[in-house]
Amino acid sequence: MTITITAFEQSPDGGKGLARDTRVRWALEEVGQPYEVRLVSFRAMKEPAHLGLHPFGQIPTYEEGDLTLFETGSIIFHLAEHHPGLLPGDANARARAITWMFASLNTVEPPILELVTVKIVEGDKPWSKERLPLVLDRIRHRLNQLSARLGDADWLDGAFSAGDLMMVSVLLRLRPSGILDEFPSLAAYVARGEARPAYQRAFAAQLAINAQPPAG
Ligand code: GTB
Repeated sequence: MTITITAFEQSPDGGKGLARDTRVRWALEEVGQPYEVRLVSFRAMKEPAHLGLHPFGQIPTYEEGDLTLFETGSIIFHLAEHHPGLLPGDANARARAITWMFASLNTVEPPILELVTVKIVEGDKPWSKERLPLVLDRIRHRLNQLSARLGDADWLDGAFSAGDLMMVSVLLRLRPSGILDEFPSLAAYVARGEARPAYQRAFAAQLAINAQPPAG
């Protein structure tokens, strides 16, 4: 059955792979599932056809036969449940990998998203300069905890899993800020994720659509 995902017609990041279709592409590549991509404009995302797929008018969405999903956590969990490669067979190890998926989305990603909010969405507010250090502190606190848990392991819990795919994807959003470099073990962890052939294929596929044309 054909899998179709949606992605930005032109990602605002110009091909850095930070939009959330990249993590879904990565999961699809890890489990070896071919997929098609329907590109949507910001305007089309808020129109009834897309809202029928995604109630919040966002990308990515996932269509497979009569199944439609939104939310990257749900999409990647679905892929991991139905194809080998992203979740361990042992029941307890599987539950721990799923825990890391939730931890990425519920505990690590929120303060990282606050950085985007304070710098971009609220960047023109008089209080945003005062708020920035608080947001940075919260991120550093989480990264300290995460790097303590990772220690010198390659992945969060044994073999690479959907938990690592999600955590690396979440951490990548920090790359433009430089904060990741303050945590060498996490920077190396992210680099290990990026070095995976499946990530490379996913990154190249989004870059082919989003690369900025050369200036001039
Ligand atoms: N919780 C949802 C999920 O995980 O699927 C969040 C989905 C989401 O935030 N989608 C964003 C979107 O559709 C794109 S990824 N935004 C349009 C809108 O809400 O109107 C977020 C994103 C956007 C841009 C960059 N960038 O330019 O670097 C990075 C990430």
